[in-house]
Amino acid sequence: MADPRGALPPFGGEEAASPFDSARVAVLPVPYEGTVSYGRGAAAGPAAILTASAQVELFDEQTGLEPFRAGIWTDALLPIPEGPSERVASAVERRAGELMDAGKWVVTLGGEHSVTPGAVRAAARRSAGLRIVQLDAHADLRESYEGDPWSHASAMARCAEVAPIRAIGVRNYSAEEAARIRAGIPGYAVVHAWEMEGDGWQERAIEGLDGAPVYLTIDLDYFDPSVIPATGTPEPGGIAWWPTLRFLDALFRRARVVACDLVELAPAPGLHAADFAAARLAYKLVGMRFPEESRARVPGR
Ligand SMILES: [Mn+2]
Repeated sequence: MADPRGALPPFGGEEAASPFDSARVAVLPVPYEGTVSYGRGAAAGPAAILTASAQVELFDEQTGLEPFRAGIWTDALLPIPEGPSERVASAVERRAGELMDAGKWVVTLGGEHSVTPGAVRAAARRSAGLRIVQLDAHADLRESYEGDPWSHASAMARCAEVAPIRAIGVRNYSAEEAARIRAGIPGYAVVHAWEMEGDGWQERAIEGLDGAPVYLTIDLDYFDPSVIPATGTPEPGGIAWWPTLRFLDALFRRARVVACDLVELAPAPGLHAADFAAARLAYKLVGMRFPEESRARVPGR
């Protein structure tokens, strides 16, 4: 059989890869950009993350875990259907759903943020009472953008139709979105970036999520551009690496994260720190989700 990813490595590199049957984690790469509004390049995001992931140390020095031991299997690049972007959401929903039904913890790699509503719909169909946690610089709550209700700028408006959203790190939205937030979207809550100086925001951001099934969507422009400089729509004043990991660690301990995605990496020459940070983050998420299964086997211990 031909290699379904061409020359791209599986997530974590060949050394880390598991056969489908024994993998708890399925990585679903979705190389889609159709509606990106500013910088282009999100279609190359999954390839850059997979390539960088082969450079990630398989032992996580912070936690002492080896997340690949949970079993990570990487799907072929999702074929992107022609035509309106709603079809992409449907294709993601179908494939993510198949993987979920096979018992996998699905990590979707975008691609632009418009890949998220499909994965959220697949998760919501299988987890009653689903909540969404969104790390993002933008609210993405426009009813539609340039005539397209499935645009990346409307991604969370589509998600809000499926499950309540907790948006974290937001620092840029339009007057229309501000009005929608003010008017009240059922279950919607936002923690703005300017409310997130120092530690303490993590507790506020997690409040009420204990025990809840959560879909985690990470738009990489949530981070400060010093951490992730390569996104289509960079925004100053983002959040740093370690405070975010403290939040995610608490989220995974207290809620039940049923699936996640990392979106909007727009790889750029010379900025491979961004690709690596995204890969490192995805690998850490596997350890947070499967701490028991990720326990390291260190020689001599
Ligand atoms: Mn976004």
